Amino acid sequence: ELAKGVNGLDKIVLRESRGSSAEVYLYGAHVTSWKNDHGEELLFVSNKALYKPPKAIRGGIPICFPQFGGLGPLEQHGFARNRFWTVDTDPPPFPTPTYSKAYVDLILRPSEEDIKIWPHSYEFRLRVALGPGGDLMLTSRVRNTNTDGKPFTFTFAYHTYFSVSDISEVRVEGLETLDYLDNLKYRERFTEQGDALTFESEVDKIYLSTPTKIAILDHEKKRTFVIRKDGLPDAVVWNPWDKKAKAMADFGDDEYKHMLCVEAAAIEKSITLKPGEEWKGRQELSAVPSSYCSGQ
Ligand code: TA6
Repeated sequence: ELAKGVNGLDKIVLRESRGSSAEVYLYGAHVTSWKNDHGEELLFVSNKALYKPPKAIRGGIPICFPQFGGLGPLEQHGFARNRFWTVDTDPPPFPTPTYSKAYVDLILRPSEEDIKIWPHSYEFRLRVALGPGGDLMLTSRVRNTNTDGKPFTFTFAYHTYFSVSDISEVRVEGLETLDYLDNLKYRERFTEQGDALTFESEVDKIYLSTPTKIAILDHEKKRTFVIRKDGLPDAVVWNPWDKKAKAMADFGDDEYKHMLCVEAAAIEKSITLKPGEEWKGRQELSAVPSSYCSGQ
């Protein structure tokens, strides 16, 4: 249902019959909460998040569109996360069944201002849905509605902040041996070593051509987050660590210990749509109990 969130910003609360829930702000179509049926919060949102346009909310699942990162003419991560979206009460039929009544469709079309900075017409529809088992599904559909015959090209990411007990006891499985671009080294290309990722310093890597499924294991909570994605070949792994954490006004100095961004993305190969064409990018998040012993 529609509710008032922080600073009076409108948000939609989704509840699933077994007790799981999610919240998405119309500002940025920004998911800021995903709770399991025990009411545990699974996403990280900074205690210092501003909830004050035009700044993006720090945490949850920022939508990076039409530009991931800072390499390009637009502001960092584009502008979709800095805009007010609206509820789409009559969306076109959904390509894949959602198996859920707990969902909302949001839509973003460019304003006159937006067209000045990115001269294209589009319809960006985001469906946020809670599945029967408490899974959180985000499906983005971007359609080129240019009437001048012009195609457009974009990059995209679901910039998901997962809540973890202790970053030094987290492992990520599924990205071993893959090539990545290291954002800390001018996006130079490297190859990942052969076993699960662990974390002891700042990391900012764009893994390329990644598998559909990526797992994030939280040792203390004996819990594994699973990302299943479609249409999103890349995955960004980011933790600012202590120095960068201190440099962010909307991020607590110690909060880096309790979060990890693993972002389903389309970056290396940008997406080009001709007028009338539509792109779909989906991620499904689940949180399952895991018996994971560190060091193995
Ligand atoms: O996804 C990683 C990244 O591109 C990092 O380089 C860092 O800038 C992070 O996004 C956060 O960006 P933001 O604009 O939300 O502060």
